[in-house]
Amino acid sequence: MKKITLSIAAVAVIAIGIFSFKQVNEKKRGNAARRPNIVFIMSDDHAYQAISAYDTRLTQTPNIDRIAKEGMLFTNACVTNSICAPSRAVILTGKHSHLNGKIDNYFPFDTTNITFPQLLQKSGYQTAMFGKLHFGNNPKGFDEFQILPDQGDYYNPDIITKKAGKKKLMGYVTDLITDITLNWLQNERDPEKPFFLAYLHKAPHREWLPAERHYKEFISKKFPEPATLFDNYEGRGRASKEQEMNLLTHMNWAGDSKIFPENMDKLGIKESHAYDKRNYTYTVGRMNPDQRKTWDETYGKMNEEFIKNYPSMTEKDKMKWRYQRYMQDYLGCIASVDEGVGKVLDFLKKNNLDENTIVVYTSDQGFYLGEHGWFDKRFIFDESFKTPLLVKWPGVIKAGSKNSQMVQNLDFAQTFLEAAGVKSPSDMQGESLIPIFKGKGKNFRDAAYYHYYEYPSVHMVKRHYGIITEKYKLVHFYYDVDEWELYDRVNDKNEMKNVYNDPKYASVKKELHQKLAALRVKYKDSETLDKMYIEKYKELEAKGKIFR
Ligand code: SGN
Ligand code: CA
Repeated sequence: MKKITLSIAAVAVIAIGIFSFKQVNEKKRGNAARRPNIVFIMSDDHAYQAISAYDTRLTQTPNIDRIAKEGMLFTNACVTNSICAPSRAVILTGKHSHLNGKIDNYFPFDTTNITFPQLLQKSGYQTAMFGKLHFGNNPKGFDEFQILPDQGDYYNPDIITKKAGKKKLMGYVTDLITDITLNWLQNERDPEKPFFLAYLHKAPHREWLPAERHYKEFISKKFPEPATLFDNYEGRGRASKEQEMNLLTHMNWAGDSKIFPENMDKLGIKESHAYDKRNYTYTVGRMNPDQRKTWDETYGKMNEEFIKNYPSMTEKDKMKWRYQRYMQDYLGCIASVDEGVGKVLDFLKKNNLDENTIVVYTSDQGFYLGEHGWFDKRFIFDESFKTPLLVKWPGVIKAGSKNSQMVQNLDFAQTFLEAAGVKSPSDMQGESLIPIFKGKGKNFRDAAYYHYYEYPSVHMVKRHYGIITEKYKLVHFYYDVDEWELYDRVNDKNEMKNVYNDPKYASVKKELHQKLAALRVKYKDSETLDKMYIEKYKELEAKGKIFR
């Protein structure tokens, strides 16, 4: 009898054990199923002026716009350091450049940094990254990745894969990255787990080579000029005057404007930069004979016309011509990005994945599209400091909403970790955007901190740091010069006039100086670090590692 009682008791214990094990497991899975997927889409150098959800003057991006229609459009999203690899490091670590150490495109990324994908992966997320990273090392915390080496190529690019080493792909880079992404979603995604997917375009980075279907379409288009195309930088300091980002004087004729090298010789046009013809020969040299044939035909016609017109063109005509050429190729590149985004959004919808998925579209920074006569980025001024940001998350973000808070790329890590129910490391420096997503977070950030380092280097934008509030921008160019600039963001939207020495702004200036000093302390930046990074940069320069 005793034996029977014992075995009944044992069976009961085991049964309860199995039951609770199953319950815990199901709860785990239930939680996992409820945790949102995250699709992080980022392109390289995509200006908000070239997204129709922000501005319809230049082009149409119906698919990217869908994210804002179904979610939120951020009108004042900005970066902490407007340049490629540093921006990516800020995004992954949730820390400013001076703390994560990737201050410019040259310094190596310190792989002992903890990145949010590592934490997501540890918490049970499936993680994948496809496209441009630009770090010089492979990403940590990814179950799968396929990334372009360095800047990557537009046509028939090489790709570094986690599983099979380096491969050469045939086709157009934006379409290839989209296909790899769709293939992963279709065939490699683990339906048992939530996922984090980084879908990262190279386009529309310089030297702006669109897909065949788009250059044929865009090469005859005309675009409205920005009001400041012929800026002469009066009223501003040496940094604005001494940069090398001018469309007329610093853009390459072959590489950027696609004037064939032999035609440059014929017309007696000198290279703006020693790598001009070489870059062009290299990029089109990657094309296969069919791709090359269509390229030569289409751009050949443009070249013929240019040869006819060039002798009578004034400097002003040349500037206008270069702006049109620039926009044709830049916006042509964006057309493929937009199509790719559409395909990914369609896939999510068709596979019932869109309800529980956060979709983010952003760029690693903003970009000049002829404003102030410039291309490229780097400056604290709006076109490069601000970046596009569109986010949808059905059930959390109200469709068609707009937000004007100064959110930063610094905030992504903590946002994604909170969405996934993972605690953020205490040394991350951003703020989760989730209150904003939920329609709260009114006074999110009253001042943003910015610090750019890469100088002297290509485009010659001097080192500077500064504070940005809703109404003002105070900037210190501290190397090579020692100049302060103050801009009134409300009354001088194009940032044409430095009012630092205008007595009317004396009290504003004083207050901003104090606030900036406090921000430097808050974020643990300092003159000691500024000097240390200058010294380290000089060491790289001495080793011939800096590109001008
Ligand atoms: C290259 C480009 C520059 C660009 C940097 C950094 N020149 O050097 O125009 O500013 O990359 O860009 S190119 O003729 O080689 O294209 S970043 O996006 O990687 O920071
Ligand atoms: Ca970039």
